[in-house]
Parts: sequence; C-alpha cells; structure tokens
Amino acid sequence: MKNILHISDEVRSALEAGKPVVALESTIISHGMPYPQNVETALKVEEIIRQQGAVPATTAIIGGVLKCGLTTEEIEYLGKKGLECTKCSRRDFPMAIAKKLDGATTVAGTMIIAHLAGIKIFATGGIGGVHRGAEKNMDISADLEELSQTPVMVVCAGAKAILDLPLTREYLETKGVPVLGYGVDEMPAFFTRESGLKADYRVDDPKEAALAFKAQRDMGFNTGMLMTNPIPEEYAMDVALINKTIEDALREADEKGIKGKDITPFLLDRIQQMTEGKSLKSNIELVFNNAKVAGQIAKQLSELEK
Ligand code: PSU
Ligand code: MN
Repeated sequence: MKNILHISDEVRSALEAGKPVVALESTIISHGMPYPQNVETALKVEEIIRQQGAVPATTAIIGGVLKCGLTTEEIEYLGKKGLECTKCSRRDFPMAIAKKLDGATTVAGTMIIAHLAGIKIFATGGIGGVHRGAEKNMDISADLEELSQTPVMVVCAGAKAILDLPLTREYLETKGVPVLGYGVDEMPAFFTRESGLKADYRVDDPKEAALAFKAQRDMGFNTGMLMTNPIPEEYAMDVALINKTIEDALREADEKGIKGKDITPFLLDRIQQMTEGKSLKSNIELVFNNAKVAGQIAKQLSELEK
C-alpha cells in the first residue's frame, strides 16, 4: 500500500493531528464540467473547505499512484486532460495502477481512497444511482454499492433526475445506507430542492450530522452515509425546464446508443449545453454549498473524536 497510496504532507499531518479533513473527487473535474470552469471550481472548493477550518484532500490516480491531496498543478493537469483521464470506479483501480494510468476518481473511487487514508467526510455534487430503465439495462452506479461497504459520509445535493430517483432511494434503503436531509425533510434532486422522496431523517446542524456518523461507526457498521444538502434556493433551477432538458438529453443518448460509464458524462455535458450554462452555474454553486457543510461536519466530528 505504501507505494501505491500517496498522501500529501498537508493531509497526512492533519490526519495525524486529528484535524478535520474533507475528501473531494476528481471525476467532477475531468468528466463533470468543462475546462476552465472545472479547475476554477475545484480550487475554490478547496478554499471554501479551508475557510471552515478543515483541510481539503482532492483524490485522483496519477501515473498509477493513488493520490490523496493534489497540488494546484495536478488539479490543472486533470482539468485540462478532461475525458482523456480514465474514469475510475472500484473495478478500474487494478488496471489503472498496473498500467500507470491517469485516473479521475468517481464517488466510489474517492470513497475508496478516502477510507484508505483515514478520511471520513467527503463532499461532491451528485452521486451516481440507478439509471432509468435499470430493470432492463442493469445500469446501477458502483457508487451505491460503495456506499453500502465503505464507511465514509458523502455530502451531496442528492442525485440528478437523469436517474430513476425512487429506485435509487430504494436501493440505498436495501443496502442499509442512511439518507439524511440536511435541514430538509426531502431528499433533494440536485438542480432542484424537491424530489418528492422523503429523506430517512432530517439533520439540523453539523453536530447532529457528526453524531449520526459517529454512532454508525460505534455500531461497527461499515456502511457509508449519504448527507443530502439541497441546492440554495437562489440557484435552484426551474423544475419544468430542467425536466424537459433531461428528457431531451436522455432521448439523444438513447438514439446515439451511449451506454455504461459514458452515459453520465454525456448527459452532464448535454444538459450544460442545452441550458446554455445555467445548469453549470447551479452545479458549481451547489458544490460550493456542499463543501461548506462538509467542512463544518468534519470539524464537529474531529471535536467529538478528541
Ligand atoms: N453526477 C453528477 N456529476 C458528476 C457525476 C455524477 O451530477 O460529476 C460523476 C461522479 O463522479 C459519480 C459518477 O461518481 O459520475 C457516476 O458515474 P456512473 O453513473 O458511471 O457510476
Ligand atoms: Mn453505470
């Protein structure tokens, strides 16, 4: 493990001192947003986490080495390389390491690196889930399986309506993953605050979130936890507009026969183009908001663990 996992000096010292650390993913940089907004967002997210008194740990695979804590140059490199980076979920790690690839880590991949490093809180935009038509195409993101077996709290804005949200919700329930609403009763749907689906429980502040995570660890459960934090009202999208855009993008993907790991990046890109950047703005703002909340939760958790 020593040679394949590289933890930056800053992240390592923070972890050793019991200081709060927040993991961040890199697929959102390479596959989730266009350059240069992807790099600007990634760097700003790190800054927001620092403002909360926590240390950011962006993760990726660079030249086959698992990295926990990237330099600005490395973030810039991944952002420029974009889709040329291998999108790495659990199944991609062995070959990414063996072939010394540059890999961007998905939610699942980031949870793996975070857990190896000893990081418990992770902030992102949205998670992968059960795709529409899963009863036929079996497309269920490895993110859900990872949440069922890796003890990391993922702070996100829910899942995008490109997915089958009710089935995503059911899958998490079956796997024993708590879906918590941060200040809300409903699980949010990424671009919008409402999904029509109830969260398991509402959490009202960072301390309560940290207590829930600690209790899960004290139980000896190895499950992850999903903290769904709704997009701030002022950046939420119009429900009718976003739903129509998603329907159009899904139809296009179907016509073009796009499948597997390419479907999520394709849909994200098309939605950004179709809304002429409006959805990108919302996407960026919700990630900032998640980073802030994750930083606060990490801080509370490190207090509880003292
Ligand atoms: N959803 C988003 N933005 C993203 C992703 C999902 O709104 O950037 C990325 C995340 O990295 C997530 C991955 O883990 O896509 C899920 O891909 P798949 O559905 O192929 O598992
Ligand atoms: Mn998939």
